[in-house]
Amino acid sequence: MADLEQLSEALITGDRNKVAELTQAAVDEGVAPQTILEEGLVAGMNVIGVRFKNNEIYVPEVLIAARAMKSAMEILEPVLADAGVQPAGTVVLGTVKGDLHDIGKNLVGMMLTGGGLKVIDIGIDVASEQFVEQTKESGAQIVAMSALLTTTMPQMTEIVKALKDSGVEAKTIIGGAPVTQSYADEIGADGYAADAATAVDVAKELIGAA
Ligand code: B1M
Repeated sequence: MADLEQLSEALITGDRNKVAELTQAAVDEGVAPQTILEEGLVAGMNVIGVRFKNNEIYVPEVLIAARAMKSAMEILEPVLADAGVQPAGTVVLGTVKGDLHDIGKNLVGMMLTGGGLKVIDIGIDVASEQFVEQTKESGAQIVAMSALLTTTMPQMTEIVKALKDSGVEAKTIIGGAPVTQSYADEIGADGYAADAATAVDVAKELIGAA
């Protein structure tokens, strides 16, 4: 019998091979892909998120767990698509124009994926026009922006404004070391998250999937 608890454990410890093996075994046994995702993988990533928030684990452990999650998703994604399972929502994610830092942004993307959201990562140094275009094209419900420099934070204002001006109805979330809740309030962003795990909670709350 597929052991989803064991799958969660393997994910938490970042055992990529075991995660792939247990995911494949569960698929072969006919366990519903959404059950594998939620009770095995997302459950494991939730534990990672809580431990990361509590400073019980650090960036390397999160990256290792996320890599294990990726190996499972490669198996599960086609099965989910065949079963017609939709993600809880779609997020367009990028680091703002002028800013090349992507480690935090990548962590946010991995945690969002781990939380059952579809992530369209549009990279680093992304101008407001690209955020608008990708959001329109994908129909994403969330636009997530990362900035690590005080000099690039104002780009977030531009993007929030450009999205509003274009009539796109997506909610915006901002984050990154120099970004604060009061800055989010000031520029009219819908949400702020101090870390990658919180970004998942905020995204889900904003689209009513919490
Ligand atoms: Co740069 N850098 N850097 N850097 N760099 C900082 C940010 C800096 C604080 C270092 C310092 O001076 N003490 C400083 C910024 C000062 C400021 O503006 N206040 C700085 C500077 C000045 C620069 C350059 C200008 C240096 C130069 O060339 N003179 C230059 C700028 C280049 C550019 O972007 N145009 C530069 C370049 C670089 C490297 C390329 C060498 C490299 C980036 C490599 C890469 O990302 N691929 C780099 C690095 C590594 C850093 C530090 C050391 C580490 C950043 C990091 O990855 N942290 C950083 C100093 C530091 O933070 N200690 C520094 C780990 C990561 C997990 O954390 O990204 O904060 P972080 O993400 C967190 C949260 O912030 C949050 O979640 C993550 C984890 O939970 N989060 C979000 C992030 N995005 C989010 C989005 C959300 C929600 C949460 O919602 C959408």
